[in-house]
Amino acid sequence: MMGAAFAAALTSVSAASIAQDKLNLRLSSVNSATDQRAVALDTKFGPAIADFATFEPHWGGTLFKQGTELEAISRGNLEMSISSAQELANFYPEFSVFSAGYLHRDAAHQVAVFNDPLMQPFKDKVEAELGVKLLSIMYLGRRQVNLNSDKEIKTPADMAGFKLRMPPSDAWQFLGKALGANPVPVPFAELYTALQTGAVDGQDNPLPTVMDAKFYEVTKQIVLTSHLVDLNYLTISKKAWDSLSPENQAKLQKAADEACEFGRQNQLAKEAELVEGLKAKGLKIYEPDLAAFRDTVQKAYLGSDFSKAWPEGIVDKINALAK
Ligand code: KDO
Repeated sequence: MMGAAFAAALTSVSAASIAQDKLNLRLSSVNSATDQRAVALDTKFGPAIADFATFEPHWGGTLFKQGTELEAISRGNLEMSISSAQELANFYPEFSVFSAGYLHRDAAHQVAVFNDPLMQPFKDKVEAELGVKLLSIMYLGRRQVNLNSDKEIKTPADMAGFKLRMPPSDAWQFLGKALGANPVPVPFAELYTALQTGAVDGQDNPLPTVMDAKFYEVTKQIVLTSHLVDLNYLTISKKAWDSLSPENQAKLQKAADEACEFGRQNQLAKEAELVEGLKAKGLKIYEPDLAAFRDTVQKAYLGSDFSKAWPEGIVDKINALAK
């Protein structure tokens, strides 16, 4: 007859060992906990994988600074991130095609491109060389120009001289230049202060970010350029992924895709209501000469060194996937 104490110890050991067996997935990202991407992962992804993994998000860049997450995953210090094509372009210039202004048409086009066979060589390379798996695609939104000046902007020529904050990587700086401005690298975490102090004349982000990060408090106008239908990749370390059974890999993939779709629909809904929402916060909203912006930005990319790194014919393949 096993003593009760011994039986209890056995149970606690086995419970502890099961607990230890649960994969711990730390995710670091600079967006807030109220951003739709965070809400989707917290409410949908975490619970859906809870029986075999613990989702441990660190929002607001509290664990790793913006742009250092991929390196952290590669070194085994982080398991997940919400990364950008622009950050991946730091490692592999060919990723800049997915960050090119006026290329992706809308959220559905982003999903079609991410799931198309054209994407496989890109995914394979990041897995093989960086140890990072591009799990699913997130809709960040249509990036708009957001300025703390009253000057009316119609064409890229009107942007001349503006210190436009862009995220730190080269592909982002290039986009700022293509828009006609002087791009200034500022990490997302320092952007509100940079706008408030006038260190920069403006920034670009989707309307939900302008609301969520309260940039409307320190800016005066939105210019509806929609110059980049922007995306993020939900990533996971290859090591963490490979530690899962095929059954749990399938569960995690399904949870990721469903969470990203949930976030996409919510972000689209937010975008639809935020022209009025930001007007109510006192921002002026202007419609620029979209043809002028589109032609200037597309020409800049096609004539850039970035485009030399793009696989032959990929722009045509991406365009063909737009509905
Ligand atoms: C930004 O720094 O402007 C940016 O929009 C870049 C995106 O790739 C992404 O990092 C985003 O910030 C953060 O998720 C905060 O929304």
